[in-house]
Amino acid sequence: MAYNLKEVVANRPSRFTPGHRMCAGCGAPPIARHIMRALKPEDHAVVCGATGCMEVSTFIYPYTAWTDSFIHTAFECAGATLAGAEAAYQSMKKQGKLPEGDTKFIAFGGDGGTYDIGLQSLSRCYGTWA
Ligand SMILES: Cc1ncc(C[n+]2csc(CCOP(=O)(O)OP(=O)(O)O)c2C)c(N)n1
Ligand code: SF4
Repeated sequence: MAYNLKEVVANRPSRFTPGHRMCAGCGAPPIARHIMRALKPEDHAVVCGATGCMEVSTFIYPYTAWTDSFIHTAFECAGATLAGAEAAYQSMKKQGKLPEGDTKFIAFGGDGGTYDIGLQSLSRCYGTWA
């Protein structure tokens, strides 16, 4: 489905809220906000943050900028963390232990956590894309 920016900004609530501690002018928060707004309002999401700015600045316990579930994970393994969470979700769904509705699994990471130290984890992601 095409991403209609005007429609998304006008009609969908932000699921990444103000009050985070990212630097003023940083490009990452608007990107995260638009990605989260692209979800269907009725969908749930499990967000995973590889260690980095987005992780340490948006979920400083007990405060969070995310309205969805959020998993802190280590620098190099956001993809692996979410692959495990999704496997558990698929199993529980098959067993009828979850309510109706769709859950999306979304990893955020910097360049270091994604394709430097995190490349091994990213390269395993083909399993969940297939
Ligand atoms: C295994 C490991 N090595 C080093 C670190 C220290 N460390 C924390 S954040 C970070 C850099 C993160 O860079 P990037 O993934 O590009 O994210 P950014 O914060 O720049 O958005 C490093 C090296 C760590 N947390 N874990
Ligand atoms: S990536 Fe981190 S250090 Fe760089 S502008 Fe954004 S919040 Fe600040």
